[in-house]
Amino acid sequence: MVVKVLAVDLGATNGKIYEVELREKLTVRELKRFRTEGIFLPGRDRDHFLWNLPKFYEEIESVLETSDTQSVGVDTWGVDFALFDERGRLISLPYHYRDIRTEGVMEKVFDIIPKKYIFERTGIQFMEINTLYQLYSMVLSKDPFLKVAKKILMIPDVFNFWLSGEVVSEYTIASTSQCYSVPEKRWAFDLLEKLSIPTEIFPEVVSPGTVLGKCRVKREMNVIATTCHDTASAVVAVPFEEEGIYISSGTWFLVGTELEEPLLTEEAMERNFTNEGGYGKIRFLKNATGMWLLEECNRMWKKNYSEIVEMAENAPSFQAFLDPDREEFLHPGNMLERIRSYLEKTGQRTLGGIGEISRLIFESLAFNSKWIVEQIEELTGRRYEKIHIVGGAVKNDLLMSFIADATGKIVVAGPVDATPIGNALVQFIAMGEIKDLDEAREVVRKSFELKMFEPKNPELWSEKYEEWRRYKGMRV
Ligand code: LFR
Repeated sequence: MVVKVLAVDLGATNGKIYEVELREKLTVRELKRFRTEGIFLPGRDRDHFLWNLPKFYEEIESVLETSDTQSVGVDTWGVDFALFDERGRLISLPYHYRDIRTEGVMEKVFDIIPKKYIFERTGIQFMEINTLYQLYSMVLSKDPFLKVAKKILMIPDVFNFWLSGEVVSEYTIASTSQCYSVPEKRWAFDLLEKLSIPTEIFPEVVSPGTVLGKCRVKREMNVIATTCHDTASAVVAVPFEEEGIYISSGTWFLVGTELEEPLLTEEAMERNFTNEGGYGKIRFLKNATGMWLLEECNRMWKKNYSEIVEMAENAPSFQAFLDPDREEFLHPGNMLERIRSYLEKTGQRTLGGIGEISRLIFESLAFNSKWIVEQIEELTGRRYEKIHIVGGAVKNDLLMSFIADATGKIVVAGPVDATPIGNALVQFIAMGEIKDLDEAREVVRKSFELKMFEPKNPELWSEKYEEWRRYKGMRV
């Protein structure tokens, strides 16, 4: 029998729905793509940046109606959530993690709970976008929505609820919240209590691969809680043959490795690494800005991705250096202007053209990747030969070769659709069609062509890296 599943993958820019079929090999067919980007809705004093969740549900529903797969699994970005009342009604459109409501909130939490304690309890990195700070911002502003809330569901849990009726949270997505203790495998209620965040709204947590029940839209289909965090799904599909580094590339670059146990040292905390829950493993990684900067610039340029890459290829190299993780780049806005002002503040030359700016972005992403890879090696005490890159950036040969050059390591690029592939693989394991993670990765190696990039000019890049380091974390 041929087994087919639907993998719904919602990202911060696009939502994509794929049919994934397993025979000897996997075949992936994209059925639908739609824009997801947040929307600004006017409020009394300011615009609020929100997710149009019902619209995404409508898109998913329309595909389910005409599909004949055995099951469906949903993965999305992390940290965001929706609140429900006692009748199971969505209380409001959920906030986008890039909304400004969490600015400065992390420090307020540290006034109450020491940073070290939060890290040891949760294993999670400090980012102001985390669920924990979003919830605390609601406590601080006495948000009435929090008062009427009876349940909190992370974004993929919302779709699992709408599709199956089950009110649960899946482990990998719960781990991104920083409300969950990865080392103890349960919600960190003591942290939440100290911050006056209601604990009774947190649902039961289930493991990835849990069959939730029949799909309400299509009774023949099962709803499976897959690895519901997109990055966790992507990591499942990394075709590792041995321990290695991965970069899951998209709006973010998630640069990490897999560990058996969380690494909770003070050094890991100081360097802001995270221990997110993975499929049977810990995803030890760092969030770095990925294609976000380019995506924001391209809202003005309105060019094709391939055109941009070509222009970058023809632009001169190392004209300036940029730290993609600066706070001023986090929220949506006029990114071209912000980059211009950053270059000015840091005493660098102004770059104007599309090619120049995108080359600056690509080079900086490569330097930043090296910076993180070096730290992973220091923190784990291991050396890695290869870097596996999966996700959208795999289509960008120029960037792949930059990363090989910057890191001096072999880059193995592919598969591009790692997230839906991983999402589907976990469903196949849940159905007993694939034995385990190792076999799943073997299927990936058999099914998709991987591209190798060897470092061509590591000496020059390592010289330039020293220059880039001066700008990393620069206070201006
Ligand atoms: C990637 C991702 C990251 C998460 C960020 C915000 O799409 O899921 O892993 O930290 O989005 O949720």
